[in-house]
Amino acid sequence: MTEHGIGARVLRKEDKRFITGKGRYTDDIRNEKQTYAAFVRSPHAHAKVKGIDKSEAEGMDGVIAVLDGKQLTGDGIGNLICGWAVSSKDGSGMNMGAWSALATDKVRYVGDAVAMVIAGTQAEARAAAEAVAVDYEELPAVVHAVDALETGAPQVHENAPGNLIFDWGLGDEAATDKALAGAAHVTELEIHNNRLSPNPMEPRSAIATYDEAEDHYTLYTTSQNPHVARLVLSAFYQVAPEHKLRVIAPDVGGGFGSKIYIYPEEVACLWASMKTKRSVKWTSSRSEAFLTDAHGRDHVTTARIGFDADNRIVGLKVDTIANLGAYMSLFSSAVPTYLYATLLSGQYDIANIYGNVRAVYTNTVPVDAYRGAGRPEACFLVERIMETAARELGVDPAELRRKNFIKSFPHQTPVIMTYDAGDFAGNLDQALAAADYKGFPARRAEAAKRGKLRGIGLASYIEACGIAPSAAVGSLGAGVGLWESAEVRVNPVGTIEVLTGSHSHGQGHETTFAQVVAERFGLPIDNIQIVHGDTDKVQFGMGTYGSRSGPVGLSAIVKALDKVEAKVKKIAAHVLEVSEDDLVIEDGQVKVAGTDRAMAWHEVGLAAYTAHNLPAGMEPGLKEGAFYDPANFTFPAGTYVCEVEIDPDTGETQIVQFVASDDFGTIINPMIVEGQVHGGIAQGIGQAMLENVVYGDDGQLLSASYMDYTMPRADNVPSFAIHHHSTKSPSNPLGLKGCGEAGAIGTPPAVMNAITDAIGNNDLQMPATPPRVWAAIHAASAKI
Ligand code: MCN
Repeated sequence: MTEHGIGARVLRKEDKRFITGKGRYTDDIRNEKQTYAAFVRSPHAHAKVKGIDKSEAEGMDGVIAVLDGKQLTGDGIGNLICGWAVSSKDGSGMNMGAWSALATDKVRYVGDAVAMVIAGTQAEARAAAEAVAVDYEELPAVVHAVDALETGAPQVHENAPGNLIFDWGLGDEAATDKALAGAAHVTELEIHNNRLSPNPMEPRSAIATYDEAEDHYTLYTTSQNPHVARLVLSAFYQVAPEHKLRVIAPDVGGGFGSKIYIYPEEVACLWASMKTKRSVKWTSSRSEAFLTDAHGRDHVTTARIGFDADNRIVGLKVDTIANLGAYMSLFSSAVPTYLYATLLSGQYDIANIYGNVRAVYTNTVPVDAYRGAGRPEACFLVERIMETAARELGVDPAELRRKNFIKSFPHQTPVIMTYDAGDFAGNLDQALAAADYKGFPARRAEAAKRGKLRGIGLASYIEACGIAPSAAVGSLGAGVGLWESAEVRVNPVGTIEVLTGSHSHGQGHETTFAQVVAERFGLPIDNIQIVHGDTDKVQFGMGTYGSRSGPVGLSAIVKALDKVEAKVKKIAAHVLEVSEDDLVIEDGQVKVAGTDRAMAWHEVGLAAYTAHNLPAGMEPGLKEGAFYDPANFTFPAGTYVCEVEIDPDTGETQIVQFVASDDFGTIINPMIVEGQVHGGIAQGIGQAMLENVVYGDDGQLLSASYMDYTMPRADNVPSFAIHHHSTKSPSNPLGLKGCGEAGAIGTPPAVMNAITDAIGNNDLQMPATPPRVWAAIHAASAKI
């Protein structure tokens, strides 16, 4: 390992600008003659739009234009779409309702945009938006997943009868039923996976500029995947042809999945910039963020797991209703299906699994990816039902897990995935030892003396990340391939620019990606620049989500580095008049092994560009590109142990110990990885104990501010003990597995298993707030 190479705790290069207030976020950018957009949003969850009176707004100070949905569709702007096809069991396709960036005839959730005002200042735009008079005819609303399927429920989209988008199944239902019928013991559980708001620090923002002379658009936006945004905006929404649209995602202050897809505001601002021939800027207020950012989770699930007389799992049957909100967004269909049911095997050897998922429309904001996207829901279900089963069977939850672990690899699950590497028992042992699992009964007894209820809970999680491979996701209905691209440019002076299709919005890529290059050639990390987030600079990229930047994005860089290395050796061999096989690259030099002869790295760079003395036929320059499409996902896994103490008089829960043992394969930067895990655990604790999006029955969002939506704060979160027990992934050249979502996946079940253990009542749903915990302790119903 070099000082700044793989495995080093290098401080984040990008933090200098972030912590000195020099980050350049979308809202920091102001174009000449900047105009501002404000959206007119529906106050109703469900209503017909009978008319829009723009006259007062049009006469107000600073107003340049008031635009509505009929104008937008009249200009040929297409509907927002879902890019991932999921078929129902009967072979029928998705019942997809139309979604225009500005609603025309009907609004379907509180916050649905019906018109937009463009004005000289943000204040003028917002004031005029208030003055747009929309004539609504209110309709009854439906907000809960189960209610949406009731006979006679309000109909959200005419072409989705009974609000059903699809009724999809994975696995062998008959075999699973048979296995459960013959089981010695069957555990049943109902799970509510609470709806979450993503809450990135930077709210969404977009600046669209139309250059009339060039007939060209530029969009600055808070995106995790600017190239995909450009593709979708041009191919589906017909806003502009791809070569006439530049999308730049500059510094982005967190996304957590919510900035993957294309929002109505981006489409509308681009169109409005063309209509007004001005640069149009929109930045979401925090209230708009609560109302309109895609939410996460929102499943209601019943499950049955069967065991034989030796406590080995014989089958798992799952029935989930997934609330996708009012419209289907880009990835929404994939989240509760391919990213969920394919992980229902957990870490266990289960011969028979069947998962059924019904996705429904409701009058709520669309639900899409949120940190983990489908995998936290699967892990929560599997790990809660395993813990419940252990209690019913009267066996140690750790030992029930160990007995059923998959022990050899590769392992083909009955739900598509082939796990390629892992040592589940190794992670369990490491976590149990670090948590002093054996000493827990004594700690519980001591707590009881103080009048406290103490509980311990485990979660052995697995997830599929590094999404790709393209052939697999293509067969699962994805509208795009999920490879990644990279370009490595060695300059004549030997410094290096790496262009990547991954997008960093908090994950530290400018540091970790540079570490890999520094290690490869023994160069100072400051000589390496990572360039990302601009469709005019980087040829193409699929962006960042699904913890793919490490396994897929870095692998593309490694592939390009291989090509650079090969050319460097050819040049040095020619200049030094030796065989390429005799050369090694280290410490910033290309050395003839076993001698003191060498070329400095920058000398090779210069030779490549001066081109006076290159091997015959070699092109000048030193720049190589690569696309990388892995053969498999990667499968990070581990065990989390949570220990809680609860005050039975108030229901207040303190996490007194949290231990993680993760398998992320090769680790590039342990400090960054720990930061990723810390953040994920904090979000997992938020889901388990605090966060909940609540809609009233009329579809009004009741948790629409930080007064009502509780984010985890310092006093909710303990010091975490993070440990690593790694097996290398065979699916990428560095052997790494993604780490960006694991914390949010393993934590909720560990916390809920600990709380239910402490209170001796399993009938508790997330978030385990003090009133709910108190009610559960006192045997009242704790259901939502
Ligand atoms: N890394 C490493 N060693 C490994 C794996 C990863 O050093 N074995 C490094 C990577 O090089 C990268 C970081 O850890 O710098 C995260 O890598 P990876 O797990 O590949 O995840 P991505 O970079 O693809 O980031 C996506 C992931 C997801 S899906 C969500 S959601 C999430 C997360 O990252 N959103 C975040 N972490 C976030 N962190 C911040 N601050 N903000 C968000 O919005």
